[in-house]
Formats: sequence, C-alpha cells, structure tokens
Amino acid sequence: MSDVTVLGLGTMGQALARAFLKTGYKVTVWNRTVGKDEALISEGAIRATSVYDAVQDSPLTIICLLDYPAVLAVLEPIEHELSQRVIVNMTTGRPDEARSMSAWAVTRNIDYIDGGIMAVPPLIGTEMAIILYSGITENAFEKHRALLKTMGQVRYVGTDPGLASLLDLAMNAAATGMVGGVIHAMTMAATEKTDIVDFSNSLLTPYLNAIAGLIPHFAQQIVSGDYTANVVSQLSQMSIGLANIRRASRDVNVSTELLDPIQALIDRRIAAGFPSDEFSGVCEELKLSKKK
Ligand code: FVH
Repeated sequence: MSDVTVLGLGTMGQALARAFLKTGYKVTVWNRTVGKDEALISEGAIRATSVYDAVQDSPLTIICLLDYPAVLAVLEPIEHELSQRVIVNMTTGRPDEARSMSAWAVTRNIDYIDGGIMAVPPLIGTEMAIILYSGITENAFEKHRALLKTMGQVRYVGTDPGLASLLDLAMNAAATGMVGGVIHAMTMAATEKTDIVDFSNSLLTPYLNAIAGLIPHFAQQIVSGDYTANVVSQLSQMSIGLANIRRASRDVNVSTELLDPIQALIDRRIAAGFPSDEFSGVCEELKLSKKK
C-alpha cells in the first residue's frame, strides 16, 4: 500500500507527486498517456497501469487533470470502486463544476474534497504554495491534513464544495488584472528605449508592493459599504489620471484596450453620484443583480 495516489502527471501532477516523494511518502502514480511517469518512477514512485489499481493502492487519491470533464472521464468507469474512498480534486474548474462533482460523489458514497492550487509547479512543496480546500467531508479532510501539507500551505475554506474554486478564480482575477496592467506599463515604457528590466526591478515592483498595502483598506470599505472613509484617491481624480494615462499611451502608439473598461466603470460610478468614492466604490457597478 502507498500513502497517496496521484492521478494525472501533467506539469502540476508531477510536482505534487514529487513533493510527496521528497517528504518520504510512498506514492502510486497513474497517467493516461504512458511514459510521463518515468522520472517519478526513478525517484521511487510506484507505477499503476490502470486507474482502478492506482486508486486501490492507497487511502487517498489526489487527481489533477486538465479540466473537470477529464476528471469525470477518468473516475466514472471505476465509480463502484470509489465508495468510501477519499478523492481530492486539484483540477482547476468553476464553482458549479465543483458542486456538481461533489453531488456526484455523495450519491456514490465518496468523500470528495475540492482543491484550488494558488501556485505554479516549482513552488509546490514550499510555503509559498497556498492550496485552498473545501467540501462537505471536513472529517476526511482533517484526517489527511498532515499529508496535504506536503504540497503547500493548507487553507480549508468551508463546507461549500464550490468555495475553494470561487476563491481560486477570484484570486486569479486579481492576478490577471495586475499582470494586464504590468504588461501595459512595460509596453508604454519600452516605447522610449527604457531598460525594462531595471524599470521593473527598481520602480514598478516596489510601487506595486506599496499599492498592495492598500488591499486591506479596500476590503474594509467593501465590507462597510462606505467608500468615502479615509479616501486615498477619489474617483474624480482617478478619472482624470486614467484619461491622461490613456492619452499618453495613444500618443506613443500603445492601445488602451486594457484600460478603457476601467475608465468606463469609474466614470459610470461618478455619473451615478459618487465622485468622492475610493476606487473600491466601482464594486457597486460590477454587481449585475443591481441592474435587474
Ligand atoms: N501548471 C500551472 O501552473 C497551473 C497552476 C494552477 C493549477 N493549474 C491547474 O492544474 C491542472 C493540471 O495542470 P497541468 O499544468 O498539470 O496541465 P498539463 O501539463 O496540461 O497536464 C494535463 C493532465 O491532464 C491529463 N488529461 C487531460 N485530459 C484527459 C482525459 N480526458 N483523460 C485523462 N487524462 C487527461 C493529461 O494526461 P495526458 O495528456 O498526459 O494523457 C495530463 O496528465 C489544470 O486544471 C490547471 O488549470 C496548473
């Protein structure tokens, strides 16, 4: 018997399996396409030639595939063998997919935990990897907490199986916006033969770190619904500032398509009567139910 089974040996699945091996756990691995397990086998992993054998080989199965349809395609053919087993699904998906996967598991008497990996493969096994978990089977989760810690920081966020996924996608929404802004900034700076590496290291990164310090302030305002408390920068000023950024971008032939929707949101909030709001006030414009 192994301590843990890993199904799916893509870039992430291999990193997960390797973290267990490095910690001294016995690991059984399986992948649809043969050959991807060779490095892991040479490091001590046990090869399973079928999903059925892989799952039988340990009390805990970690699955990390491309998407949820792939997870179902792998698990459905052996669903009768999964009864009373614990499955932790680390595949990225949507909250609705996680909830229906959990419902599927409940009717088959499977302990299902949904995971959201907030890390890239090289960070797996370090404290810099944060992994979110949620699911109705909190007891099963607690039973395996120590082993799950091998992959990174463990954050159990609640019994709603869709919550890990929701928070994962929300955090990636933030990262997408930030990286989009970073790419825009670098594109602008590069039009003047700026040393982009130096610009990034000595100016952009410290500036963004300072701005990140405002996140708790925004959170406080969103919780209270008062976007005018201790305002750092009013929307009326931000609107002028963003218009300048967009004008200067166009002047150096840089498209403003990443910034235009933000200008539209800010201006809509101002037009709605809230020019003195902090930037966080635009969250009211993002709430679609308000418009119904
Ligand atoms: N890599 C990353 O940086 C991100 C970090 C955050 C979390 N994601 C998610 O992790 C899932 C797996 O990502 P990955 O990087 O390992 O992806 P690939 O290297 O492309 O490997 C995909 C594996 O999925 C297997 N697979 C795909 N379809 C099927 C199927 N129908 N049946 C069985 N297995 C399937 C594939 O197998 P094969 O092509 O080698 O046979 C790979 O093992 C993903 O949700 C990320 O969003 C990673």
